[in-house]
Amino acid sequence: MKYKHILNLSAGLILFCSCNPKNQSVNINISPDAGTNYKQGEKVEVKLDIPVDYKADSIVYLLDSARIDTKKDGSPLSLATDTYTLGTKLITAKVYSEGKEQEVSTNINILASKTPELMSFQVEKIFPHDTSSFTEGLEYHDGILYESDGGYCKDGQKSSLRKVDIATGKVIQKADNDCDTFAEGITVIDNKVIQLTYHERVGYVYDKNSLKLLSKFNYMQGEEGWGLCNDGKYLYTTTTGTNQIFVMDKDNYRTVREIDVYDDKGPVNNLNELEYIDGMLYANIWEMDDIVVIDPKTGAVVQRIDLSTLYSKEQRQKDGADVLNGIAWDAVGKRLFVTGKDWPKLYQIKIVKPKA
Ligand SMILES: [Ca+2]
Repeated sequence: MKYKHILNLSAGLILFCSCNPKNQSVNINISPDAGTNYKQGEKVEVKLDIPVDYKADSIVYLLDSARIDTKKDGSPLSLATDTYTLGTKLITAKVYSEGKEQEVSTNINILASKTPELMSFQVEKIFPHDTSSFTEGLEYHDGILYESDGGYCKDGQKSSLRKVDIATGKVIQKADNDCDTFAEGITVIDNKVIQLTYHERVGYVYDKNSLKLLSKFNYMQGEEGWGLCNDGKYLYTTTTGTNQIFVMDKDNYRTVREIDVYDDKGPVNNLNELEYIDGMLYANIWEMDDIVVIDPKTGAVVQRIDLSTLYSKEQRQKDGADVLNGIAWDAVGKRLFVTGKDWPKLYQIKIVKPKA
């Protein structure tokens, strides 16, 4: 019986080899097509189109680099995407036959499951803001507004980290950056203020009370330093007009993970100044009057706030440079502040549903 089985197997091999000589791969197609969009929660059916005369011994499926399933044949593989983070996922099938491996792959985009809720705002209070401050970072702690002002000396400006009296808009304390440094996002954590720079790839660490420079560090997240905030444990940073948010260790500034930000239509790019509020990330969209609210667990934009009537474009002076850029949250008083680059006002606003 055993002998017969071996004979049958040999016959099968001979038959197989006559169609597909060893070391020659066959044409295997995988679907869905590369770049197909799915909303988070939708089922994805992965299918292999294998020539009828090709006998696969096993097929191993990987999602990015993690093995997710093994099959004995090319029957469809169903993926539940409920728990997937958003963004591009690589699907690979490793097809094994007679000890040989052949690999085919495709990629899909997981988008947010819902359209972001469109929100409006109400102005609760208006404060003066220094029109010479090209706001690149903004936070509020213990009654003080912390602001990062970006600019190069060669352009007649100078970067600085400021403590500002919110009532008057006056600078209480200031630490100037080097002339050839363009200051970007800031965040206050562990009695320190951390400040990023635009192209210089250097982060500054200041003592929160004295604004004395404690140390500098190099960071590699993205091409340019843009926004920065923290949740008490991790730092979050944006870069160079992308939809990426890097989550960084607060002590060694290494990347812990990346968040790819999407709504239900596609990637949401140009994420700029950041603020962490009640478990969500708030981000200015560069050159737009919108703030998006992002779920950091998935990267989904859950709300979009239209601030276009706050400080209208007709009132602005600087040909598009003076954009909305600055979100600060008073966690104790539950007050939300927004401003922009060189804006004359800082606004305390409340996010509300738009009037019907
Ligand atoms: Ca901020």
